[in-house]
Amino acid sequence: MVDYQLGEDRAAGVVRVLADHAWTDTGIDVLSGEWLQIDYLRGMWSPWPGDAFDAIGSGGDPHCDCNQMAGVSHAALIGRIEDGEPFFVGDHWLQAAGASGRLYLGINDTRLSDNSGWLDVVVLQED
Ligand SMILES: [Ca+2]
Repeated sequence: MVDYQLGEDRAAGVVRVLADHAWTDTGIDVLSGEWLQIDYLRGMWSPWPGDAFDAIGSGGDPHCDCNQMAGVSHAALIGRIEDGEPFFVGDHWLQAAGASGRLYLGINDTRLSDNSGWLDVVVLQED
């Protein structure tokens, strides 16, 4: 777990991502080219009853049709800007945003009805 020195303003960047939602609206708008950092903070989620994972997900067959994003660990934390292609976030993502718009975060799972739990993540935008 990363030890953040979060000020009051940055604490507002903590987003709870729900396992039983395809996408959680972070309420954060990004600009193309702006540096964006997304880090796993705490929490566990379950893509099926009986197991729980963090932002890295469960592994398994990355090409399972149960994955929203092919080639990526099942139940991993993934992101999307507006309605663009999803990208793998995992427990740490630092990159210039490839598009402008609203940032959404979600679980790499297409079968949401048996999911539970949540992850808290920190989203930092660099000016
Ligand atoms: Ca599931």
